[in-house]
Amino acid sequence: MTDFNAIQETLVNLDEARLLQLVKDALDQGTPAGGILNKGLIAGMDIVGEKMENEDMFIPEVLMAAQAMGKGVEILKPLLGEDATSARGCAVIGTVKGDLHDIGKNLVAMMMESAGLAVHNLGVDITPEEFVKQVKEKQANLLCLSALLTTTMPMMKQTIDAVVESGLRDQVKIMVGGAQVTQAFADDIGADAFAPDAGSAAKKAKALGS
Ligand code: B1M
Repeated sequence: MTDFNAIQETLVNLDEARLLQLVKDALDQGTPAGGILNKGLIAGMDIVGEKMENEDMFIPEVLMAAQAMGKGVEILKPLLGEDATSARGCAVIGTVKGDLHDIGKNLVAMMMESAGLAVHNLGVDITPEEFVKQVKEKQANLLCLSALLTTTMPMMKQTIDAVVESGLRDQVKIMVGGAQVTQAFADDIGADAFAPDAGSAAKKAKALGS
């Protein structure tokens, strides 16, 4: 049986080599990739978050944990998604201006790709103007905004306002998400959808984007 605690602890202890080995071992034992992601890597990153909050871990260490987690996700990636069929819509995704968190956003992008959407991942710290430009250029029918900080969540509203001002709002559905984002917040700022995690984001994207 897979010891998810060991995966969490190894991530928190920043032992990347051992972490990647434990992820591979878990797969070899037949543990589903989704379980390794949620009960191992994401649960471990939550502990990192708590330690960061309590000042038991600092930014360079958190970055190392984030990098190790990213490598773990790369191993799981081919096994996480649903089968891609035909393109089921075109999505532009990015983390809003002022926010540099990208692990969750990348997971969402990956799951959406696996669900058959064409995904343009713009990266982090994206201005409202750039989102509008990319939606126009890519003729996207879905705009996905991620924010992890309470201080950058208002930038989601500013981005939606910019889409409205550009005249593109009728052509594009907007989904928002990120650790502090809630359905109530999404409703408040005029988003079409909110998803709490990458799996449900991909399902909602499929429904909205096709
Ligand atoms: Co940051 N950070 N961080 N950080 N960091 C948090 C978010 C924090 C909760 C930690 C804490 O204090 N407990 C806290 C925010 C508090 C708040 O605003 N209420 C925080 C802070 C304060 C900060 C800084 C301000 C710290 C400082 O400098 N003093 C700073 C800000 C930098 C900036 O962005 N301008 C900062 C910096 C960093 C690092 C650069 C060191 C690093 C990011 C590295 C990277 O992303 N490449 C980092 C990290 C790693 C974290 C924690 C520990 C982990 C985030 C993560 O990757 N989680 C985080 C604590 C935590 O969340 N537990 C924290 C794993 C990931 C899979 O989950 O991103 O939630 P998540 O994504 C989920 C869902 O939210 C959802 O699906 C994903 C997968 O299921 N989702 C969507 C995400 N986007 C979605 C979009 C959707 C739908 C669903 O639709 C479009």
